[in-house]
Amino acid sequence: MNRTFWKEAVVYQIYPRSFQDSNGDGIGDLRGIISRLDYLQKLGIDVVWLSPVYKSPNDDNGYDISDYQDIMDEFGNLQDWEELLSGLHERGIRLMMDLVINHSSDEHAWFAESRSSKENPYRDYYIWRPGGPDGEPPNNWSSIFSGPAWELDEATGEYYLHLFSRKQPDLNWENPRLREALYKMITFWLDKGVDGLRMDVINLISKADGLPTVERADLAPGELAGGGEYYMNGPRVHEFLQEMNRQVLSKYDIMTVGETPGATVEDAILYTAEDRNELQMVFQFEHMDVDSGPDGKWDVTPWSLQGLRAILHKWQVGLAEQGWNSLYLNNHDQPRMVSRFGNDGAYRVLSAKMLATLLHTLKGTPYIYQGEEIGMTNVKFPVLEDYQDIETHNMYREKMKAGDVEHETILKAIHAKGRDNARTPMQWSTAEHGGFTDGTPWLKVNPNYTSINVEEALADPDSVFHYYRQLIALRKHHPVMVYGDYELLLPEHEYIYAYTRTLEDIRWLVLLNFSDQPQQAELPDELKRLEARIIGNYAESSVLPGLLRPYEAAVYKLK
Ligand code: TEU
Ligand code: CA
Repeated sequence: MNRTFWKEAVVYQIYPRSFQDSNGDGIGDLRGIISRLDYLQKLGIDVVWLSPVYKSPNDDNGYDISDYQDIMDEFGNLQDWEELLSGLHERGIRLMMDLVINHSSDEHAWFAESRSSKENPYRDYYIWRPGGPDGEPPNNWSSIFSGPAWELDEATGEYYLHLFSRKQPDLNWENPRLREALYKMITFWLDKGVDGLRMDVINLISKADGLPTVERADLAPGELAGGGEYYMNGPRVHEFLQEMNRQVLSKYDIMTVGETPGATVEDAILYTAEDRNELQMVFQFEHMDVDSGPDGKWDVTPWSLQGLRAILHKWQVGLAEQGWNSLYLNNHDQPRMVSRFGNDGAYRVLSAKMLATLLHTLKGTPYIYQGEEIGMTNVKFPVLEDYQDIETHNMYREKMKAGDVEHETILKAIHAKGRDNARTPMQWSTAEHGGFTDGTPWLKVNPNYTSINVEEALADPDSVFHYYRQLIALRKHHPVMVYGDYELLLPEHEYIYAYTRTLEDIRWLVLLNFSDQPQQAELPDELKRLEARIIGNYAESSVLPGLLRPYEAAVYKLK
């Protein structure tokens, strides 16, 4: 079995704006992260995925880059970054940087050149098109951040494409000079010792020829339509990734993960099968829409374990022989998993540990999002002004303009699915603002920091934090957690997710109760011969095999 660090690793995602402020401006920064490296080492994680820290006007909190080779002023400077890198390496922790190369900021020097004239040599670094006969946009695609995906630029009277905000113009990957410039930038960071790359919406970089208009009988004239079928997993995406791998990635011993909204298992095999020489793994999104209705993420609908398990099972089986899964329920774009898939009330600690057991015992690389390891929850700010996220505000404006939905209904959807749920500052202690800053935080701290914080977690041997530490430590000593074959049990059970992991003669049984009621798992005799409990979120093993207490997680070694 060829062992690989990126399969054995546990990754910890830091959203720098909300992790730790060191200079009292209310914004997290690199020196703040440096001050918390011992905490990360104590947790035992192997890789830090650092969300973007490059120069940015922060229209989308750093996912709009204006200089790929310098550090955002609010976060510090390149010297701070070098100190962070060596601080991580001294502790045996690798650094994965976040590459945002589907689009740049409109304040990037390239875009300033590109928009200045149609003859400018940088014109084709971006995607420009003339408007239609009546001056309408080149097609009916909508931005993922609401509104049209095209912005008219007065200077040259043409439109530029932006799948995200109007301050995030899409880069033109059809242009080999642009690709070369990006590969040069990636080499700059890899030559500095970066150990991994997370590639933002990397499966959107190849758009269909002609940027076709979405034709649908039900569309009214001028009505916007997504357009994802013309830019997700597009015609040249694999060619581009294989070129990037050949020219850059293959020259370094690094970990790569692509963020691929809309990718299927079949797509993921093409992105991650080892003989494809593209990426090592991808973030798929299917399970992140298990509570989205027909109108998308803000159309919040109840989810079921059957629905969640069916997706996770499909990906476990689909990538069993080729490719590799990334395992996550949280990141800076998603609500907090204990509120969304667990129970952030009476069963917060138990359900946070149960969900952690799921993520660390399925087959794939587990990703921990900052605060997940202490069971941080969603927040419910009372007024829209408390929210900061551009996605939230654009959606709110668009829905209020449409006039067919009430303010309270939208606010409820924001409470459930808004990205700021994940971006409230890290809760370190009971000090004001949770110890995140001694200034005014850029986004309010969740008021429950007084009871949910790192200080109390470190002091409580039964905390979510110490349970994560145990899970991460187990992974280092039990190859079955990394390489063991996955096999589903109880496929129809309404509340229990059960499976085994088998490696040679080692067989583990995982039982997870997703409900606040006791549940009985009817197991075949061969699975009742329990040798030992490896880990569990109740102090004592269950007295009756198969009887699971509320939100119980238990992992057994079988005889
Ligand atoms: O996210 C891609 C993406 O699709 C997100 O818009 C996400 O699906 C959505 O916000 C869920 O509500 C990446 C980054 O992770 C995100 O932070 C950026 O806003 C986006 O790309 C643009 O760079
Ligand atoms: Ca700061």
